[in-house]
Amino acid sequence: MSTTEAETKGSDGTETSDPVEMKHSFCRVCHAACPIEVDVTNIDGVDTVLDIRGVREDPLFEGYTCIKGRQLPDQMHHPDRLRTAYRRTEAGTFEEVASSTALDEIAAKLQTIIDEHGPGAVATYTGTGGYQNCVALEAARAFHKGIGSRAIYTSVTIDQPAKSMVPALIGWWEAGWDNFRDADVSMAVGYNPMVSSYAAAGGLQGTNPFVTMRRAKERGMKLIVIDPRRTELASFADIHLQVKPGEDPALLAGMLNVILSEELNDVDFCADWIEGLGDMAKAVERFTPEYVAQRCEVPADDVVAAARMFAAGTCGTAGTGTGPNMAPNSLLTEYLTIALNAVCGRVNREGDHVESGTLLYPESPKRAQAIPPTELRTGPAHRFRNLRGYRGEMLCTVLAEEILEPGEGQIRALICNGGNPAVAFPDQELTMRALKDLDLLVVVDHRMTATADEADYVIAPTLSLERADVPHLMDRWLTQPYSHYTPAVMAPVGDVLNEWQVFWGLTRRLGVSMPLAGGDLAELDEPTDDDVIDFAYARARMSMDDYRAAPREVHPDRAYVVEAAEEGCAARFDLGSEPMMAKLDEVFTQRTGAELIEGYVEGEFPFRLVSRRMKSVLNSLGSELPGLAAKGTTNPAFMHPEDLAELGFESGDLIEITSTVGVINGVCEAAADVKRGVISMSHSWGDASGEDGKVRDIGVPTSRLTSTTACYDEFTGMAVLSAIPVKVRRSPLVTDS
Ligand SMILES: Nc1nc2c(c(=O)[nH]1)N[C@H]1C(S)=C(S)[C@@H](COP(=O)(O)OP(=O)(O)OC[C@H]3O[C@@H](n4cnc5c(=O)[nH]c(N)nc54)[C@H](O)[C@@H]3O)O[C@H]1N2
Ligand SMILES: Nc1nc2c(c(=O)[nH]1)N[C@H]1C(S)=C(S)[C@@H](COP(=O)(O)OP(=O)(O)OC[C@H]3O[C@@H](n4cnc5c(=O)[nH]c(N)nc54)[C@H](O)[C@@H]3O)O[C@H]1N2
Ligand code: SF4
Ligand SMILES: [Mo]
Repeated sequence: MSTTEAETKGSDGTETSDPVEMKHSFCRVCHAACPIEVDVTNIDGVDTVLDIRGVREDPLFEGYTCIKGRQLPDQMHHPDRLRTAYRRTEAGTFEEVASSTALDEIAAKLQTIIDEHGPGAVATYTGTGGYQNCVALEAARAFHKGIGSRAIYTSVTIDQPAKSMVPALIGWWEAGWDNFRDADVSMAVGYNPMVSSYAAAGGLQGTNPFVTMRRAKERGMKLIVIDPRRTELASFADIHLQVKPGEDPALLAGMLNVILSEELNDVDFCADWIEGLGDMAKAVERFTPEYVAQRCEVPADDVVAAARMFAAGTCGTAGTGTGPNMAPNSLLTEYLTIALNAVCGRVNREGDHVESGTLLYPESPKRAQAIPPTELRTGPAHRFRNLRGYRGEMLCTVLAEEILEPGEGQIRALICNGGNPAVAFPDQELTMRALKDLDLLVVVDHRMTATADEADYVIAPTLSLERADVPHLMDRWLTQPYSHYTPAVMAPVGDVLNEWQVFWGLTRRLGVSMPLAGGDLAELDEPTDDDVIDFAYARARMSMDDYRAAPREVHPDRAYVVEAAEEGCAARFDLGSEPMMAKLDEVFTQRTGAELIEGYVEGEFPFRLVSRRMKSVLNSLGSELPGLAAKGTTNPAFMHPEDLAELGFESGDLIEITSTVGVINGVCEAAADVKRGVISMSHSWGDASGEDGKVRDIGVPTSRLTSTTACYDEFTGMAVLSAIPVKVRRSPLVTDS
């Protein structure tokens, strides 16, 4: 921490007599946790952030920040930021209420619901905002244990749930996949870390992504990108396969076919660690380069070249992102991607150093051996579509039905913790009916969102710079074991609560426990953020004391060194999983993945609408900040200029987009990087009115084009949120602006 007496002027020109202190922290607008220097001063007794900057000397991030992070001063001090709790009145308006009173009343209502319907009627949903606080989800889970409810929902089950499910089908590698830092080849299937900072296992992660990619290319790494858009990542690609959305399974099966038929796989590794290779080879035989070319709209030669390029590498993985995980057949896509890595032996071997240190997670064995597939369908049952929860979570795609359907198991209360289901969940109309049907909806958010509008209580949270934290998501993805604890760097103003305080406050009032790894938080009378971090991360492989003492430090000595396999280890990857082989058969008989969608009629829906991230927003967050709104106030429907010309549209025209289940109006924009026949549009914009009169000012939620039941994965329950078959015409709508 340093104090610059001379610096008495903030970036906005504010005169202040107090010194400006530079404090270290990290950004928590998204999961990437970029280290920042924060200039804070005190104006009239209020801690005020004047400016933030990246930390140049940081060993991993090297000064990187993005436009969203640089708006932190505005976010912290935004005039519309909620600073107290609100309660819905009989008249339907909101009135201010002390957070302690709100918690008293919420606890009383929860008790009534539990008495009447049982604890399973109380659900929580932790969204992207909750994930930015290292203790928010832990606190929610502990609350569930305390009251005895399994109704835990998080955005994971509408993000890339296939990733959680696929090890059960194909198995896993205990020592993890190849490191990106050593990769001589990398294949990205539908992700774009230059914009999203997202990391697929073994792929480029969003830490300083442009520089990291440039260096990887300099050391000779080959990059294959499979994406219907020529993304910022694809601009670095040696081969870019501009796949038809939703056809990734055919493409990946075709690549496996080339690799296995030309015997380019790692034969020794396959002999030692893979079962079912013959089944897989047989199942993919039909996916010839010509078949794939025709179906996926990519050149046959490129398919062969990409397969050979991937197999020719010695180190480096294939990984998927949200695009293909939201398209039809998402679990199969994930299965085939892992299969590609497995047949090429892209795993950490004995003696290798694992790049991520997972310092915040418990010590776990890292032997050079497979973990076998496990039984499917072991989680608690949903009441619908034979779906089940998994890995300790229930499915967001079933939550609305669980709220609306009377009977045992019906959900009556929902605590929404940094999420915005009203615009993010599939089938907006169904979601809204469910939110309105609840006996109790509590929303913890610093903004009045479309979801908060429906709440009985809104609780105002502390924001990032006001709380102590550790980067619990990046900890798994960084290319070095790296620690970065931050204390709160400013005091909050108003009656605001850290997410853990909401759950702690409720468990204390309900007289139940709140068990975290380090003990029962409900037994502490006045816990601090740091107490809660200590409790939540009590089993971390680096003690929290050591972790706190080493901000922004790399710990090469803490790297896991892969050990030899257990003698006689019989575990194998399963490349012949029955349900996946059956899915491959099914895919082969389809003309397009869209056939899986109820109501799809060949020829009627010539376009595919795909999801994308935009640099200036994080899902529904961002456009309320002037610096980000300046980048655009709508989520444009990006289309290839020739498609626009053929349809007689010009950039800025309003178009009507119709899927099998819904209609939205969007503002079209020419973008030569989008494949022909594709509309690329980001999600979670607009409101829940179901009307688009304000589309130019607030955007439109693409969730109105989606359904939880028209096409869903039978294991993960995932709905189709990308590669949505649609048709377009000029919009008949007259907008407000
Ligand atoms: N069609 C389509 N649908 C999609 C997707 C898609 O690509 N296409 N993507 C899906 C994915 S991957 C996701 S993750 C979901 C997103 O679903 P959600 O996570 O439910 O949506 P967000 O808009 O990110 O909501 C986060 C909320 O947290 C609040 N917030 C921010 N910081 C804090 C904080 O510190 N504390 C608290 N309490 N709140 C905070 C924000 O104001 C915001 O309202 O949407 C999914 N839906
Ligand atoms: N700036 C910014 N960063 C974000 C977010 C944000 O909203 N804004 N959201 C955060 C969240 S919640 C998440 S989960 C991550 C997601 O991180 P990513 O998965 O990297 O998300 P996207 O950038 O949308 O990349 C998805 C890509 O998939 C492509 N795609 C779409 N459909 C298909 C398909 O059928 N097949 C193939 N092969 N590709 C397809 C799209 O063109 C797009 O380029 O990003 C996080 N980071
Ligand atoms: S990528 Fe941007 S929003 Fe995400 S942590 Fe870094 S600066 Fe913040
Ligand atoms: Mo996400």
